[in-house]
Amino acid sequence: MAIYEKLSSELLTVDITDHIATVTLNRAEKRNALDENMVELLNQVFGGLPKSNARVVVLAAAGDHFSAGLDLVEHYQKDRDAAEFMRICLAWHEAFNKMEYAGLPIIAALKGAVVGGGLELAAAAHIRVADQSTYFALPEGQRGVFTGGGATIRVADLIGKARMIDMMLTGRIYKGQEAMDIGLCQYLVDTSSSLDKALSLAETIAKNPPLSNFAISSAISHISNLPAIHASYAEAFIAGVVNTQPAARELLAGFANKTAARTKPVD
Ligand code: 1HE
Repeated sequence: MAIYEKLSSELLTVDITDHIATVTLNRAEKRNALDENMVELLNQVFGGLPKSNARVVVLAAAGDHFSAGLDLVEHYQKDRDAAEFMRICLAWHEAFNKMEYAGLPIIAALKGAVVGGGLELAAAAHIRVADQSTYFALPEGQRGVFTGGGATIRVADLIGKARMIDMMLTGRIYKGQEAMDIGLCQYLVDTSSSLDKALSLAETIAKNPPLSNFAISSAISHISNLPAIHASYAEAFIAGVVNTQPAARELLAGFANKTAARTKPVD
């Protein structure tokens, strides 16, 4: 049985075709709210995929909404104490850190609600693609809760702390071009679906040498946490390894002998 078939489940399906893994949140009837089970499945899938033949991942969702965040009903019904919820948050961090740091590029195909923990999940991907239905919110203030899945790190990094604080205090919703302009997403599609765009980006990325993709999708996250003196050393070290790989020599030969595409806008 292929590794991705073992990772696939009813709630979180995994398919790998042509080195592109599509991971789909499949809890549309609950707006893909993240309960304990779903977070454990994310942990298993993103722990397992780097060992598969996938070169890039598209994170998609069934239904009209990407994710409504923390399963508020489960949280209410379990009536957790502080230590229990801290353990829940650590499980989210384990899963989302695997996404950000494992070296497998992840593109989130967003639609509808990308809310609370749903935005934390999207922020753990490397590229976010929105469509016209996509909206982003952090309604934690209105629900009487606080972010616990890394938003204070990743969402603040994307949009800055002042905007994040405003979103959490006031429930402000961002969508469309405004969401793009402040950095919540890197692509906004007009008529096509975010999934089609994400898959087309995945095709492009899958053609890069895997070592380059590995470095790009893990080293930048690691390096951005380092003081500049250590960051510049780490960057030099990684470039030493990546820029001398055999695959780079082939691509550089293409540039030197003028068969490779030039880097300029297409008319
Ligand atoms: C849920 C959840 C959920 C829906 N937990 N069950 N997140 C929020 O504050 C967002 C809460 N959800 C909503 O505001 C709305 O559901 C939506 C705008 C996303 C979609 O609205 P709608 O009208 O399409 O659906 P609905 O009727 O509200 O929900 C359909 C079902 O999904 C319903 O269950 P049912 O059994 O009654 O059919 C809802 O209960 C269920 N559902 N969202 C549980 N979030 C680590 S800390 C992170 C902190 C946070 O994430 S705070 C933000 C939480």
